[in-house]
Amino acid sequence: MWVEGNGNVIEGNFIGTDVMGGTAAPNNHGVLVLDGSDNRIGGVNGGAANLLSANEYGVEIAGTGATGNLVQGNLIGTDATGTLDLGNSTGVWILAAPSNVVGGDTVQERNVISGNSMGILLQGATGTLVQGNFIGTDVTGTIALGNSDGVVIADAYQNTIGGTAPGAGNIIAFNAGVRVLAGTGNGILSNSIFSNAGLGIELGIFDLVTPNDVGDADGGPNNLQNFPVLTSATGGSSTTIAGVLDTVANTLVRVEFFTNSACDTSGYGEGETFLGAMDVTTDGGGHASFVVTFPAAIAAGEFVTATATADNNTSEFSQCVTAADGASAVGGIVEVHINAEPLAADSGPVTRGFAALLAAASAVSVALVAVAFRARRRWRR
Ligand SMILES: [Ca+2]
Ligand SMILES: [Ca+2]
Ligand SMILES: [Ca+2]
Repeated sequence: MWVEGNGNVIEGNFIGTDVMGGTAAPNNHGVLVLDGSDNRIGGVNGGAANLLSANEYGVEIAGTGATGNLVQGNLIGTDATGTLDLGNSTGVWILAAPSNVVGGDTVQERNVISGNSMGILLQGATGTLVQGNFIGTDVTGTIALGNSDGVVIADAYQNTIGGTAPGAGNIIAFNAGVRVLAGTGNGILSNSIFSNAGLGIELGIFDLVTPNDVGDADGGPNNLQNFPVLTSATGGSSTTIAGVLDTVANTLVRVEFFTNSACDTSGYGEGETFLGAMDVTTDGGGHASFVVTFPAAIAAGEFVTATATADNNTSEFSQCVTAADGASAVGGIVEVHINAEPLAADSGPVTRGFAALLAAASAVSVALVAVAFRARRRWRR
């Protein structure tokens, strides 16, 4: 279906399959919007969904005049039940087009984009919103129906995968993750990213974890934004996470936190369950430290990860830290360990002990270790 006009509605079709929606009958393009604006492919009302499967391109939106188009509520790459693989080569391709929307923050707006070789390709696209979709799962959001590639951003700018509004996050699972090959300002926010073959978020072309650099002056995909370094996560009835971020000086950064049942084999990421976010501002040296508590409980042994987003440039995922059991630290006794040795109880005020040890040591690590639980004990000043 070829659309060059504006304001058209394409809904309720099977494009690329037989009439039952279970067997391939492919086209080159399912739907091609070429320089047309404000067209709607699918929709939120019953019967509006299209099945766009088994084509070379499920949906392509191309050209600088192609703006304000909506792709919502469709099955793209599955059979009509949304459970079996009937993939396109590319599910959704936004090519050199500004300000289009794939999905939305309501359930009705969600597309299932699964079973394709390439789930979503943003190439030269700007201002695209990709929100609330299931990318790589079946229609339930729980069973693997991966694309080879989940989301690929190639020389594209100021696009947002997910967002900060409730419901804006996508599930991106069982693919090769989100890959930013080139381009900046691509936010990847509050998604559920797990069980992908590559890094959950990869900046660069399969160069795996891109190490943080001092000052974060490096350029590249999403400016190779430095990721946070988490130093601890403590579970129990709530979750407290501590860490540091070193990036460009005097910059406002959104740090997002995630819990995971498994850590990626790289040791970094992914981000299975979005826990929450906080804003930090770096100092004149580009440094920020943070401690944040979220009401959600996390079990000991779960993995916590984080991303940093500055000017809509989202980093790769941080290294995983394993959540410690917080039960014994609640109202209990905490020993101060310096260089892995407990500070002697009779060494006087903690500050004096610190001062002596800091003066004597060239490399110092400090840890707080919960050693006992006494519910009625209170710290005295
Ligand atoms: Ca990388
Ligand atoms: Ca960097
Ligand atoms: Ca940088």
